[in-house]
Amino acid sequence: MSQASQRPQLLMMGQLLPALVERIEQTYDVHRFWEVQDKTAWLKANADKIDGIATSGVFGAKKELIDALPKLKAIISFGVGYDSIDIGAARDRGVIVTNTPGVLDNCVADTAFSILLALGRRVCEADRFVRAGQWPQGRFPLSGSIGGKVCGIVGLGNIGRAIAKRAEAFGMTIAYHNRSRRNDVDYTYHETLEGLLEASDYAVLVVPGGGSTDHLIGAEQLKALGPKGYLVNIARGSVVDQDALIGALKDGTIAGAALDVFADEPNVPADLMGMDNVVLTPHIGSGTHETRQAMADLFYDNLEGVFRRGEAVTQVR
Ligand code: 8YV
Repeated sequence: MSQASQRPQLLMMGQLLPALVERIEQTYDVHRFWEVQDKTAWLKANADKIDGIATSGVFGAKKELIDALPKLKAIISFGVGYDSIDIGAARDRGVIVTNTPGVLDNCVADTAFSILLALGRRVCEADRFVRAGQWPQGRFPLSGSIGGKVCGIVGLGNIGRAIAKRAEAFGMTIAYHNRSRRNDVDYTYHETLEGLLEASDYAVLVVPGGGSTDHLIGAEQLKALGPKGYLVNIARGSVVDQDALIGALKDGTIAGAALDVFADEPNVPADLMGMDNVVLTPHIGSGTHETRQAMADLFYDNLEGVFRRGEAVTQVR
């Protein structure tokens, strides 16, 4: 076997961090699938060579692709969420899937809390007010305080707990809904999602995406949150029925929303862009230099774990 053919062959689904790709390319062959024009023809010629898929929560890996790669050993993904990867198809084929949990909790929690604050204290609106030269004509309207309000967390996992810590520091009361009560926290537990939403001033969505949480928040749930309630979504766009949300924002069913994720990223409905009671960010949850580097390191560790050491570091089970 030649030296070149011993290098594992990776199919890369989209552009990952350039420094990470450079590091990978030292000992792996990378095939840039997003640059391939005729994917069917390419797969016909190359599918039987591919050992691994290198992807992210954004790029994913569909069943048809997984099934088309007979030698596929692993899908190495950048990001904690793996709802865009067909885990069932991978499992059926005995393909290992890895993600990058743990290293991004604090930065995602920072994002959640910063858009919560921006929404509650009308920071983006106030910024637009100053830039539009409106200040000399009159004062900016008051907002509500953050302290003393109820922060309802939908999905109290590691990221949820990091958000709760920040909310506590701002004097909020913490409540949560999970499938079952956690015995390591003393926050108020609500057995039902609607019960939590009714009790919340700010409902923060932190559940994973995928089939089991698809449109978890629809018209009924928004009604439960109520006209003084704010929705914060840093989870996945799929968790919220976006049309129902737009309706609820328009008719005052809820007070406002801070959204880092959307149903069809990077497309954001014009309806949302035109509203003052929403804060919109372009899926920046984990997007800091430090966290993205930590995610890249864990990605690389998983890659080496699977192909060189025989065991992944953070395998999706
Ligand atoms: C990333 C994320 O934007 O980790 C996740 O699940 O949503 C984010 O950290 C993305 O997955 C990686 O590009």
